[in-house]
Amino acid sequence: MYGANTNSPLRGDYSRARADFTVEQSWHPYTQDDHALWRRLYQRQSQLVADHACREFAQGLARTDCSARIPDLEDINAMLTPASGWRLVAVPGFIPDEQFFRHLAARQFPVTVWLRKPEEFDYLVEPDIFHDFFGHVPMLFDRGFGDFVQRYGEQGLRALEVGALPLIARLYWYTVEFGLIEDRAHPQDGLRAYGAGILSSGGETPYSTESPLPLRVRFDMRRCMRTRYMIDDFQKTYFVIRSIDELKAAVAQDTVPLLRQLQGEPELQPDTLYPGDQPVPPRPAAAAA
Ligand code: HBI
Ligand code: FE
Repeated sequence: MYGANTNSPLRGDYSRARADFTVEQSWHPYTQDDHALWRRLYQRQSQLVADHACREFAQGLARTDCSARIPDLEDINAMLTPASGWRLVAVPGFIPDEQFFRHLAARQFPVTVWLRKPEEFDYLVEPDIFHDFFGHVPMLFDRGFGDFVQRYGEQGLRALEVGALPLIARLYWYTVEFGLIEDRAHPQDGLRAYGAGILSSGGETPYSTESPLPLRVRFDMRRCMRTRYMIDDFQKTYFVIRSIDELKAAVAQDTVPLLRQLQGEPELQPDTLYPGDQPVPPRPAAAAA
C-alpha cells in the first residue's frame, strides 16, 4: 500500500478519513528528513521542561521516550491506556468541532499525522504531530487532567447545542493550550506551564512563565470564557490554576446555565486587566547556563 519511503504524510488529506475523521497513521511514509526534524524539535523542547513545565507534564514525558523518531501512536497507546484510560487516534488535521468534542468525551485524543516543514520550525498556526504529541500527550498520562479533558468534551457538545462554541473554545484555549499552574501542593516549583501551545513552542515556554510583558491572572472560568484570544502571537493574558482539581471542579456541573448567562455579557479584551482580577507575578528568570 505504501510506495517508496520518500513522501511525508500529506498535510490535511481528508480523502481517506473515516466518518469520525480518524485515519490510519500511515506510519511508514515519514521520511528520514521528518524524523531528523522531529529530533531537533524534541531536543529543543525537552530541554525547557525541567525549568518551565509542571511536574505532571515532566512525569508524562518521561513515560515515553520519543526523542529519536516520530512515534507510532499504537506503541504509545500500549502505555497510555493502562495509565489513564486515554487513547490516541490519528486525524488529518483540524476536524469539525462536534467530532473533536466527541473524541474527547470518549477519552480519545486526536493527533494530527503530518509534521511541519523545516521552515516552520519555530512557528505554526495549525496543529501538527509535534504540537499534538509533545504538547498534549504528557498531560494525558495524568488521570485527573484526563478526567478534565473528557468532561470538557462532554460540555463542548452541550455548548454546541446552545450556540456557545466561542465561550467553550476559550476555556480550552486558556487551559489545555495555554494554561499555567502555581501548584498549591508544591510551592517551591513556582509558576509552571501545563498548556500544550506553550510547551510545544520554543519561544513561548520561557515567555509565558518569566516575561514581565503578558498579564497573568488567577484562573476564573467566567473571566476566561469571556476573554478573546489571538492565534498568531504569544498570548497577552495567561490564566493560572492552583491545582488540576480546580479545572475538574470548573466543569463538574453542567455548564449550560453559565454559558447562557455569559452569552449576554460583553467579551473581554486579551490585553486588559479587569476589576476583580488577581494578578500573579512572573517567575524570576533562571540564571543563564
Ligand atoms: N481539531 N485536530 C484538531 N485539533 C484541535 O485542537 C481542534 C480540532 N477541531 C476543533 C477544535 N480544536 C476546537 O473546537 C477546540 O479547540 C475548542
Ligand atoms: Fe493543541
